[in-house]
Amino acid sequence: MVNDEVVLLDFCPSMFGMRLRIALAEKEVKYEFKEGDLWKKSHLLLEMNPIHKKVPVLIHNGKPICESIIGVEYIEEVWKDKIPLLPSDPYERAQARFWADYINKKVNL
Ligand SMILES: N[C@@H](CCC(=O)N[C@@H](CS)C(=O)NCC(=O)O)C(=O)O
Repeated sequence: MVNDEVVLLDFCPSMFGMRLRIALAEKEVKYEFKEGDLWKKSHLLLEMNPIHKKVPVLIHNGKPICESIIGVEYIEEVWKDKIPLLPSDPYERAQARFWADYINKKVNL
């Protein structure tokens, strides 16, 4: 979508943020990167993610989408005319989801 304003509130080494950066790159979505400070949380972060107060937060036309997997699913749905993020084969999709879920459960930052 041409006039979309997309902002990624992120912390550079974040593997969760990397999910969104890869998804946005695959979909060729231009976005503004705003670096968050994990130790001194910005007003913007607290406003955009008041529940978890964590990055990454995808901000699309002023509206926040929190949690990296939810953000990836959102990107897939909004930019569905671009290359799909998941394989077309249901079994391969299940495998991709398994590893995403594995990281969610094993990594606790
Ligand atoms: N489940 C979250 C995890 C996000 C997360 O753990 N973010 C870390 C940076 S990689 C964070 O903001 N930590 C700050 C804190 O825990 O206060 C997601 O998938 O987006």
